[in-house]
Amino acid sequence: MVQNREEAAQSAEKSSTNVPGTCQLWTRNRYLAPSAGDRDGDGDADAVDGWQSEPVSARHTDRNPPRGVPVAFSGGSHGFGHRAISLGGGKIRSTDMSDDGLRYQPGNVGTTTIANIERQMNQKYTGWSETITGLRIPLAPTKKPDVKPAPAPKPKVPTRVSKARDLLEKAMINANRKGRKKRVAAIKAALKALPNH
Ligand SMILES: [Ca+2]
Repeated sequence: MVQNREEAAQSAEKSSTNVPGTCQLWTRNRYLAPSAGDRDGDGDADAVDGWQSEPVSARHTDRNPPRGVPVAFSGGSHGFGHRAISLGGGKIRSTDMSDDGLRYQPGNVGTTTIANIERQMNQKYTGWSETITGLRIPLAPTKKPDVKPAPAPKPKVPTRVSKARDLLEKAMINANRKGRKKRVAAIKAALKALPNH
């Protein structure tokens, strides 16, 4: 199970540095996803391999990726392509990008746009995917409705009547031991007179 879209987006937002040239590793690590391996046999597990690992049915080519999905590019100076993470609303969190998102800066994670990545890294946008290394990325879990816990049962507080009964019974036992029959009878009558709850 990989991290969901929201977890990946937040992980991307928190990340500020990267080992230069490790866009594919950085991107899949936001999801805790395994490596796609070297699919095209060029000796490198790069962004191109990452994009190839996504099933065609999970790929989208529109330029409005939702928040928390990986985006992919092809090209670049060495043909390794590029991968990054959409934050939604046209924002892309990318490795090797300046903080202002306007220029290539190896080792820095910045927030930019698809167009700026294409311009600054000589890349061509290929699309976004619902999967990472072929694994479906869960949508953010829907917020669970606030279920109020059942109120704890009230501890049984002795009522005034039961307290009175306890006292009278103790007094009756006492009076009985002392042989005070009249008092015992009076207490018995008082007990009888108490309401029954
Ligand atoms: Ca490769």
